[in-house]
Amino acid sequence: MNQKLVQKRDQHMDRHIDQQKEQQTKETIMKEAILMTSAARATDVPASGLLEIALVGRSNVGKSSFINMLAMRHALARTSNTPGKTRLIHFYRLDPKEMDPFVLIDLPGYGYASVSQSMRRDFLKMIESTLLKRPSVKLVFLLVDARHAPSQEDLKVEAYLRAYAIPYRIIATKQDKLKRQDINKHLSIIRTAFKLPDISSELGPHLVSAKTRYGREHVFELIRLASSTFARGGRASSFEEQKDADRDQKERPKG
Ligand SMILES: Nc1nc2c(ncn2[C@@H]2O[C@H](COP(=O)(O)OP(=O)(O)OP(=O)(O)O)[C@@H](O)[C@H]2O)c(=O)[nH]1
Ligand SMILES: [Mg+2]
Repeated sequence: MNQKLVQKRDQHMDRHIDQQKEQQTKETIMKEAILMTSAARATDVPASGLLEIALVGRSNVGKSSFINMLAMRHALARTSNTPGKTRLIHFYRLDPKEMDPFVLIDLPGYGYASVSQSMRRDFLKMIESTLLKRPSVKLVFLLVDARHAPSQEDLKVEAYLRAYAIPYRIIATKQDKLKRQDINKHLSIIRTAFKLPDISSELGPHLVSAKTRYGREHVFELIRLASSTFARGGRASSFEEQKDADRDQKERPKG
């Protein structure tokens, strides 16, 4: 690799490491984290009145672990090595210090190989109807495994979110399983698959690890942004809005 490229890559990695160091020094403290309720259908549960964020992604991608990581609890959300376990929709209320409380909705994972075709369709339908019939969901975190290219189902869900202008952010999980020198390559595969506009876009991909808590503070930053918009009666920016914002940012004259 030529000298300039090496330098650029190292600078990028230094930023990642700085982010990690910073996170170790000032972690968001969780005052309270509870399982509010579980339900077969999201419409069975009344709107919480709080900012609601839905988590979607393949089975085993790490949705439940992600909740535990944010909550700083080991077993608030049930994790498992048997994919496809989470069948109900779980609602968690997180109440961090110096931040408005919010609700995380853990939706059943899709794409597990041994699940029948019709069940796979049911899962996707459940996710779609949840997002459409529950307007109190103001933001979606679409989780993908940082090591792999997004699946057909991931792309389907994302196309759906775009089509209905539902604001979403892509979260790339299991960062700890990537080699340092491979991180940029993997992020770029994900960005290209989803046709995300820019490396620095708020849409993501945002890298996290439930194991090391890498990226935890960054996720809280995303939630804070959504929370302040929510407090003003709005919701986070959708794909098109964020694309425009990214473009404006780029075109704005420097200095
Ligand atoms: N090394 C590592 N393992 C992780 C991470 N996140 C999740 N895992 C592991 O991946 C497996 C699946 O994690 P879950 O959190 O249960 O995944 P899920 O998306 O909730 O799965 P379903 O409930 O089946 O949809 C578990 O064995 C976790 O320990 C991570 O950041 N790093
Ligand atoms: Mg789960």
